[in-house]
Amino acid sequence: MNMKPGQTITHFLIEEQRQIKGATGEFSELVSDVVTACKVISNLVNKGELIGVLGSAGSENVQGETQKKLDILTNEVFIEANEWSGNLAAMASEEMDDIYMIPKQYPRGKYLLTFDPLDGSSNTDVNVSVGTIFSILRCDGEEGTCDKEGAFLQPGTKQVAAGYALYGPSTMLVLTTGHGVNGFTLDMNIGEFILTHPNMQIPEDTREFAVNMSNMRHWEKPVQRYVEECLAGKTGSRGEDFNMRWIASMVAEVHRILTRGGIFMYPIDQKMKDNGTEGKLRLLYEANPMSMIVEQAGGASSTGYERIMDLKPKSLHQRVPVILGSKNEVERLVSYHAE
Ligand code: P6P
Repeated sequence: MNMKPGQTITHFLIEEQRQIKGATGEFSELVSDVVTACKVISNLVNKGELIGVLGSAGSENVQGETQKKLDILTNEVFIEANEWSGNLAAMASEEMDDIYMIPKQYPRGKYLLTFDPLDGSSNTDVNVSVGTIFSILRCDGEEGTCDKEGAFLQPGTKQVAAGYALYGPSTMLVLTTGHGVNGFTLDMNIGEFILTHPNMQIPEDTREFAVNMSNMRHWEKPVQRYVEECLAGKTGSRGEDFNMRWIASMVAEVHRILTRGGIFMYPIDQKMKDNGTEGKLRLLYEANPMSMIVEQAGGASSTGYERIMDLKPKSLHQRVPVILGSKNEVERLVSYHAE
């Protein structure tokens, strides 16, 4: 791939398309429409209270979580940017109970789009980085099967693309189509994402962990052991000190890990088991896309017991435990689960 830093994401997509025999351009068009949605969301998030979009919408999503005004607005942005193109059979979002079927007046395509339009949205009111996460699947089923929930329940290994937009000091878009991971920075002056981080790779080792420590007493033993060893640092079995980060915005955590390594954990705990849930993060539009990105960048992503991308989804909003990042640290924690 002759990726030249400085090229626009459109240029990058066309170059990638040329490598794929028989490519029709539908996929490139779809990703371009997703990119447009992320530019619109960046503008909304950056304007914040100037345009009165912060705060609660006074409603709840299917997860039973209070929806922010921006959760609903950004979901609408994604729908409007993608429903008309003729590249999609249907969409699914954290913010919608059921799948979104493409309206009759528009043509349908062979792709499925899942997304979390604004992940970490509780951070918007306190001006901390938030992001959008998206995943693209194909649906090759017979006529009339692709606009059903079942078409979305494919393992993460079937994803054709995954990416996120991070609305931070810069707005960045990180994308994988299965041939490595590339990062683009939004040049607000020309409204284009420019290739700035070609071929992103996660260091296999790290001394930085990310977890919400307030849940410690509820974790399973392997996670408690791993984090206690990190906290013991030089005085313990690891023989080295560790650093800790927790931004409570998965996109920001994953981007830091892609940039300098690290391990991110949102493990299953006793509270979740008592509530009958299998984790905090959602499989289809958080864990799977982030797992594809992390694995494509040389990292690993597991529930603690199995590779996340191998899971056969049971439902649209299914939750899973997530342990992802620097390969050697994830493998160490997975080995503790196996003991
Ligand atoms: P907690 C945000 O709500 C999110 O889904 C992820 O982005 C983030 O990593 C996690 O939940 C934060 O969870 O329990 O720390 O608020």
